[in-house]
Amino acid sequence: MKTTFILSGIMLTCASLNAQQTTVFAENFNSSTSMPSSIVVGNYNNDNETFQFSNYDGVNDSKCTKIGYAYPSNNDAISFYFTTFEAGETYTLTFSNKAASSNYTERYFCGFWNSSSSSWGEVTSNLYTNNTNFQEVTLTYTPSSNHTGFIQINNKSENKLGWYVDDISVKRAHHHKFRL
Ligand SMILES: [Ca+2]
Ligand SMILES: [Ca+2]
Repeated sequence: MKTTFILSGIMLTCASLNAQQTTVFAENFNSSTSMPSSIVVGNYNNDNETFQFSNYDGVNDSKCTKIGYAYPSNNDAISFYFTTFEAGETYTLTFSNKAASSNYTERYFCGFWNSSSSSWGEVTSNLYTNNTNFQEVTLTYTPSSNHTGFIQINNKSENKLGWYVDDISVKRAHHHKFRL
C-alpha cells in the first residue's frame, strides 16, 4: 500500500511538469547601460538609423530599445534567443511595443527563424500600431523538427516617427514524456 501511494505522488508530479511553462529568455533592458549582449541589431537597409538602447521610453519609463525616424523606410531588426528549437515543444514570444506618435502608424512583424532551412518557422503578417501606450504582442511556435534558429522583431515602417520595444520574453512549454 505504501508503495502505491509513493507512485501516485510521482505520477502527479510528472503530470504537472508536462503542463509547465519555463521562461527561457527575458530582456527588459533595465540592468543595462547600452544595448545588452542578448540583443543582436540588424541594420538591413544600412542607413543611419537602427535599433538603439534607450534610457527611458520603456514600460513605466524604464529602459528599452527604440528605433527612430528613417526616410524612406526602416528595414531593421533585433534578433535574440539563438538556440536549438526542439520538435513538439511550444515556444511563446511576448513583447511590448508602442509608437512614438498617434499620428504615425508604425509597421512591424516578428517571427521564429529556422536557420536549418533558411526560412521562417512561424512569422506574423505585417502588424501596425499608432498606440502610444505599450501593447503586448504574443506569437507561439511549435516546431515539427529540431532546428537551430532565433527570434526576430522587425520594424518596416516607412517615413514614420519612432517605435519602442520592451519586456521581451520567451517561454517554453515542456511536452517531455516521463517514464517511471
Ligand atoms: Ca536602418
Ligand atoms: Ca524596460
